[in-house]
Amino acid sequence: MEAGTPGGISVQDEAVDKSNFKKCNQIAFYRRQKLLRPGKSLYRVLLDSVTLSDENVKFQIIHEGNKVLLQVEIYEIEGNIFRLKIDEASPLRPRYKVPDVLIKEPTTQRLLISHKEAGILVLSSVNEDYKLRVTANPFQVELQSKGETVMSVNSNGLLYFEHLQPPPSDRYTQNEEAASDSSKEKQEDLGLWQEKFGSFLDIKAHGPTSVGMDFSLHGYDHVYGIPQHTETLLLKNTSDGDAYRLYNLDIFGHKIHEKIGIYGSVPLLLAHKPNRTSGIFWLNSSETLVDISTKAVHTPSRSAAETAKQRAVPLTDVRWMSESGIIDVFLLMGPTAFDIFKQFAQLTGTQALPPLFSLGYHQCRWNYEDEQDVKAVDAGFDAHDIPYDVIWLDIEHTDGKRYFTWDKKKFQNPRKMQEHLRKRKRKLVVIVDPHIKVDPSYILYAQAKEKGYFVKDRNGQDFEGICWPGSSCYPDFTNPDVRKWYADQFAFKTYKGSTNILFVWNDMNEPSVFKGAELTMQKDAVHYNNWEHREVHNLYGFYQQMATAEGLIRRSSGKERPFVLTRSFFAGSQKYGAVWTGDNTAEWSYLKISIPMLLTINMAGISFCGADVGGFIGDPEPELLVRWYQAGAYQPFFRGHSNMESKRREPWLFGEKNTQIIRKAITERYVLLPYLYTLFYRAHTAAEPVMRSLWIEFPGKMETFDVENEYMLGKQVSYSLQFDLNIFEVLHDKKKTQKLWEPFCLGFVFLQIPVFQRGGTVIPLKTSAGKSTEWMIDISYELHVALDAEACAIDLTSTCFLINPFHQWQGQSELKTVESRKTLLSCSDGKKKEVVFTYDTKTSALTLENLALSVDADWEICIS
Ligand code: NBV
Repeated sequence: MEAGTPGGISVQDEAVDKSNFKKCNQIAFYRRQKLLRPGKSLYRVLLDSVTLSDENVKFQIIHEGNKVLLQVEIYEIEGNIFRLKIDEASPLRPRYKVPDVLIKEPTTQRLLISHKEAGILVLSSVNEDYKLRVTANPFQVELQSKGETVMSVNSNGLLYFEHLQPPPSDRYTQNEEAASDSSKEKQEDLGLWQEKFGSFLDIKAHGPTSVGMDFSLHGYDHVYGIPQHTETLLLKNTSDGDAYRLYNLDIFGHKIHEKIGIYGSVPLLLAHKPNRTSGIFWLNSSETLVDISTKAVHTPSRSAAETAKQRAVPLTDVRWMSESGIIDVFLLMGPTAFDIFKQFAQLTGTQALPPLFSLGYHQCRWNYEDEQDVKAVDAGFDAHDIPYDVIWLDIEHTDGKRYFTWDKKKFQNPRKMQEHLRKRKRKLVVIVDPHIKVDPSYILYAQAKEKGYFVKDRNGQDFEGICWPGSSCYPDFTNPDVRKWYADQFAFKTYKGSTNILFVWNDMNEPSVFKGAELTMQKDAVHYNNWEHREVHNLYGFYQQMATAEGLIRRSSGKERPFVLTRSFFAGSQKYGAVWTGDNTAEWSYLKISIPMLLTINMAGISFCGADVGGFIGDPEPELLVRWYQAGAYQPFFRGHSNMESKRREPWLFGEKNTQIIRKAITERYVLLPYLYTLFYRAHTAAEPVMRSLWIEFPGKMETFDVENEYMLGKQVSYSLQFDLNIFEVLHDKKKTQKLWEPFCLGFVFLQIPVFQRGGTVIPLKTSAGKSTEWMIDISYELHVALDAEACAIDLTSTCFLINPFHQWQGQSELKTVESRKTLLSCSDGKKKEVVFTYDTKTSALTLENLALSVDADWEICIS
């Protein structure tokens, strides 16, 4: 069978077809929810039902129309978080509640009822900083912080909850066939019990189950988050078009500036204004749509001088709609962006600390053909003096797309090949997709079949879909036993030909199902505990990566950190490794959009992310490739990758001048690794994103709120993607912006990457790069000290610390150089020491060399 054309279908051509994917108005639950317009909510609180416990406050609300009762639970969670849960008071059967995403049951604090009369219930936090004002009729909740209303819930009356009902055949004596034509038509239109899309029919065994609610964010007109879309950093108003969709899909050749969901979803939205950041985490793994509308509301001015005038205050309304499950929403009260990151991490975990090698450069292609090809590419990096750490193998390395196996002709001795790479201090990553070829002689298939580990169709048979190997089944990763079995497949004994330098890449795990509705699994497929696929769809990739990471941890008896890259993700995926933005295109616009996309993923807790350098689809012109390397070198996950139909793209294939610029970019990345690794340590321990939009670092500067071509790497370094030399401006601490051009331009290509160090900071670097991270253990460190305008001395420990990537210092590393500006320096490490220095009057840089300070001993440098 020809690669890329399983079963003779050209998947690549087919997938570009937009009609394969739904527009919002083709989604039945969205149409149903949109019938409810903003207005007075029909829900009313039954004040007599209010109960208070140490854990929460509970009460019931009734729908005035259908009289259905909902149970509301409000929790205060340690660290300025409120949780609102709404479920049916007595559902026909339990509704799906997302498991495994919260790292533990959150620690609650007792709320106090400070007022309960005249249709108002006021709940206060223990420290009285926060108040929840619950209005009974209509049901609304207002969240205040020290008297300031920050958020309100259901203030537009869009709380929507479809209660479970018996199927029509039980409710009426006549069956569906006997229903009148017009009622059949109506039913189909609302998609209550079944929904058509093209030739696909989704049978809804449990009928309509959708939920929704609105939130008003007071004083906010800048909202961010809810990846993954090919959209701007600032979320846009959706009043005139499609809502942002969170539904993990494999859209090959996806366009940019679209609101359709691709590959991964994190239902976390952030809102920012100069003095406050807030967050909404909507914990629901079914298909979700988010409508956003920002407006100015006029409120009477509080100032006496302006009593007659009205103040225009911004307000952003956010409406969440999900196909099923319950309403389980966390209101993150900040008040700073960094508090939001901590609050989200407290719920879903922090970024796993990556093994150091995985922060180096990765060389990938669909496909590196065989052992010779791998060795030649590996040697090419040395021949051209370009550092790199990992070479990747795509689906063609397997025996007929049977993952965990090798194509015997092309990879006759995979262990030997890995030993070759190991000697050269490099690693291998191989692809492991979730689909399993239907082939009784394939051990993985036979075992999973026998154990009943595959997702089922609605008739109880193993769900079969087409993917790379042809007919395939899909392990049900939502089942903990399946995850354990899958993790066991990575044991060295089981995974023949694997060694401990082999790491893993999970692709196609939305899951991608060729010829399936929207190229994914049917929603009426059935998982563990009888949950329909519609409930768990956005969790499928999350669970595969979880099982894979577990497998890599277990194969080393818990001693080594795993590296697993996944295409599909959900809230909490940061605990299991890295993600990338999927099949981008080799065009300038995709390079540009990669920055807001990665910033958004970072804001949603997943720091370890990147975009395919060069663009996966097509062939980049050399300038684009070079500029993409320069961008990728300053992004958390740095991998060059290309499609099988693209021309070869190893960094040395574009002429000496371009090779030189790429070499420089990759070398800079390696020199920066001590800083980058330290940032990952901060992400792991303190939930600080590695890559940050400017507004996160400059929360009071409104001019930064929509900047998406410039960002901070940690606190200390800023990167700027500039296309037009004439408008090359960077944010400057004192003046607003500063124009720079010459040093970055060499003909049509920037030689220097426009990267800046923030005044008043210190960054740790290596003095030079090596062939790979492992070659760099003995290379000394240097510190770059940048004083700000006021500083005459700087406390290194307050802005810089260095994290040892090895458990123990293995090498002879020492701190060699301190580069400082505009200062005199004396140095002591116990005894006072003479220090040789040079001073460059042009750049005002003072350089102290050969300090021979040990990095694992205490020392002090005094700059005066
Ligand atoms: O496994 C082949 C590719 C892979 O190279 C790419 O990175 C993934 O995003 N994979 C998609 C499947 C083929 C898409 C046409």
